[in-house]
Amino acid sequence: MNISEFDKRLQKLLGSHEILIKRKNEKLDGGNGIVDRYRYPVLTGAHAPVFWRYDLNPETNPFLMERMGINAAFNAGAIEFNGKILLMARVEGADRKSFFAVAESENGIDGFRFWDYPVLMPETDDPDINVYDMRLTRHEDGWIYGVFCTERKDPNAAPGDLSSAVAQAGIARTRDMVNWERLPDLKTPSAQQRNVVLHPEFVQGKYAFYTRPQDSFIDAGEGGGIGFGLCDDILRPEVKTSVIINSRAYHTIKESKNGQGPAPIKTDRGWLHLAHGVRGCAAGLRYVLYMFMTGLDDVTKPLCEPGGYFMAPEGEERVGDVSNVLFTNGWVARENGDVLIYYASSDTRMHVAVSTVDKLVDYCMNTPPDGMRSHACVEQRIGLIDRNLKLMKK
Ligand code: M1P
Repeated sequence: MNISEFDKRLQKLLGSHEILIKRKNEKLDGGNGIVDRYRYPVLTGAHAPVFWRYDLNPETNPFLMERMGINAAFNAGAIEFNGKILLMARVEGADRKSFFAVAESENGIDGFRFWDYPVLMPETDDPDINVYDMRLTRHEDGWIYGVFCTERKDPNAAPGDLSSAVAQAGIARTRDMVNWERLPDLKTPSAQQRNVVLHPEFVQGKYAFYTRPQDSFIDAGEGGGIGFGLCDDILRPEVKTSVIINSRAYHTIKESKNGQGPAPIKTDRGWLHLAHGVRGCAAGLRYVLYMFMTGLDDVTKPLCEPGGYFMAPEGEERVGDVSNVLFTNGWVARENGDVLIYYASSDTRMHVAVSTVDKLVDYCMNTPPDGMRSHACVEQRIGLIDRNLKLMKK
């Protein structure tokens, strides 16, 4: 390739990247009244800067090849920081390693642009093989914490088993979203932990974590659902005991497993929680999003939980590296009452859905709980039909 061809190709790459970043998003019609979805994903692997992927020097890369591809950008934590919306994305290289990188937008709906450098997360003495799914918590102690999954090869894996892994919770903190101090990994009695989240306030004067005790890397086993436990010292973090605050249940959307999404939002009616539920079917695992609320006086006390999901994979969301998955670990409650829900589809890309605190509280408090049996669910629906037909005949 001569220099002018190289330049032409480079300008084309830079130009189409810029068009992608500057594409305006559009609210979609026909939502369920709980959230409004948007037409375009807010972040994808293609949003990664060209200079993360290509060697731009014609002498060392005469064919202008993509030397270090990016496979996907998904499962992002979220925070409002200095008036901007920041997503802490799980970026996955073509080499399958995930890492964290911040993308910034003025309005949280479009225009997300990655900062020039990804996060070089400090390691502990036992280096992580893979890190992913950071939940960001602005804690009342003044720090911003990132709690994420750290994965290492299972030391007890049988010879030749190159898949078994141990997942635990890594913890880091920052004040500026740039410089991260790594703390020791969270100790819990569980063999595996994913979906661990730091609660934003002290509880009984202690740090408090949502956990997801699990027996093996994929299966929950005896793990009963979303746990909650206290931690005396964040510099030597340990949750010795936890209680299950939101259980898995037979023949529900969270039969196989569930997990806390981002840190809950405090409202005057209680803590609003966003979570994912997983069930198995012939096509594999299906991940959907659901909500529940817990008490202001006691964050472990269940207040209400609508039956079923409020968001499930739709259209192109259904397909990706791990199809039929919606997953969330980031949302932002804005001062005007809006809630920006960031969710990933099929382990491939990030989307936004918009609601308000009032709508989400109404949804949680006034939607019937899961009837748990077909007969009871039909009774619930007949009640609704009766009330509606009376109204419509007036
Ligand atoms: O592939 C779907 C999701 O699987 C895991 O979630 P969970 O621990 O609840 O099964 C995580 O690896 C998550 O990153 C992924 O999106």
